[in-house]
Amino acid sequence: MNNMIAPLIIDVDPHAEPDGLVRLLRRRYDNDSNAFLAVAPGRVNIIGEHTDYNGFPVLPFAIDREIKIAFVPSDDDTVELTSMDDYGLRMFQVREGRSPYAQGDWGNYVKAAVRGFLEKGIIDARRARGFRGICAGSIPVSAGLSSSSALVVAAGLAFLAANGVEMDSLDCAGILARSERFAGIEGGGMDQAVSLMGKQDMALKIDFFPLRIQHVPLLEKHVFVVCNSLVRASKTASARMSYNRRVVECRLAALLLRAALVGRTGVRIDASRLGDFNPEKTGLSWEDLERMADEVMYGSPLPVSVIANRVGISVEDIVEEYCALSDGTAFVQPGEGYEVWKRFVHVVTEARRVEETVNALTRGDVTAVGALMNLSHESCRDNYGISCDELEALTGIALESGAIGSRLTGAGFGGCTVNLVESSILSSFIGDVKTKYYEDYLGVILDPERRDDVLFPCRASDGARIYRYR
Ligand code: NG1
Repeated sequence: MNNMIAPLIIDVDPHAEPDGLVRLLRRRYDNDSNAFLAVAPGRVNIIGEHTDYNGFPVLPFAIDREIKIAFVPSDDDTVELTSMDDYGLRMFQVREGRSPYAQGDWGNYVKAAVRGFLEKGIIDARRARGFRGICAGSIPVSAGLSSSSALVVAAGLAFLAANGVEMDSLDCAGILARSERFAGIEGGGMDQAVSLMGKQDMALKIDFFPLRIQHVPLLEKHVFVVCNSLVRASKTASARMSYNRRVVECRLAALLLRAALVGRTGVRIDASRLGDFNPEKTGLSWEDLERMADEVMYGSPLPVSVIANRVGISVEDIVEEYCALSDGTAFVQPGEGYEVWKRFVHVVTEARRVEETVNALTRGDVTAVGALMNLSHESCRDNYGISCDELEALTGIALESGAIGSRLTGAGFGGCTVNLVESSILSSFIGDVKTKYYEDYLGVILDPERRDDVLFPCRASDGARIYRYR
């Protein structure tokens, strides 16, 4: 996997009918040669929620829904992109485009991609070329299916191609993951990696620090069905806070654990994430670490003053080092303190469930995969606090309707569930969920045209690529 190159450029047969977006681009820009189409898929995560930024693995696959950007390289450093989904036009100069648009603006994902390559010195701002184009998407937005990362990846690949630059896909995924934080969420690297490196019919076990990919075959005769709760998991200020709070809580849990380890065993390790406390490094089993965590996190939620006391560092230093966000601000302590213990329990048990799910998928053990998904959902709800009434109703109805496993997918706080369903009952499953959740519980009649955006089986698909039309 390490020698995959981004962008993957595929030359389209000049006699083949171009994609509709490319035809539109050619009409707009009066262009009849050298047009490109960047395609980046969204993803569904089977299991491994909120483990990525903790340095533990995830198990998503790229889905057959994507963001497309049809573009031509600019003669100068202008990036100009018009959304065909009614989000308007965004235009900026690469050299001057570092200050963001308003929080939540879609143009920030385009700027984030550009900024990532400039800051890493992959593309030199003084000589950079931009691109002009149009974009459209088929990934439901604010649904936990990574439409934002797909936009970052598509824009990033367009920028690389406009500048004739190729690079290792793993490095590219790392850069885009870091740069997406510019849009306000302290996310991990799952979404960009799977959008870039997805593979048809395969899930990806992704490990972090350093980024590594392992293909895992999906189950025969079964499908993963996505059901949208229709609660928008949008990246509003409060959703960003809820996500970032959990990132900070995990950093603090790691800090407490490191201090406990030194105090108890004298072992001093370089560990800033929960995933760093593996038995090889610490010399302790996970059970021992859990006992140690239970003691040092006693009384959780904990105010930062108590944490400071337990680890022997000043409150100011903790705030500066552990509560810092990528935009330069510091996370403001919640009134009740930080919920370190429950977050720790979720992250370490979820990491184990990912490993067990990989094994269960490999041996084709459908029942075990479903049971692990259900346990993951319970932990997301009880320990990580990222479920909501609608997601509870939807997972309950899915299980009643024959799903073998059902859980929220993505950041949570709304968005979609992922459901493991035997292919032979797919249509009755979809019919039952449509009636029981959408009609009876939510009281909405799904427009038949829209139904496929709300309730749909997904195929594991290839990752991002660029088509060249000469
Ligand atoms: P979504 O659901 O796309 O907001 C977010 C993070 C992931 C991961 C999941 C939770 C971003 C771009 N994505 O995904 O890295 O942490 O939450 O597992 O921040």
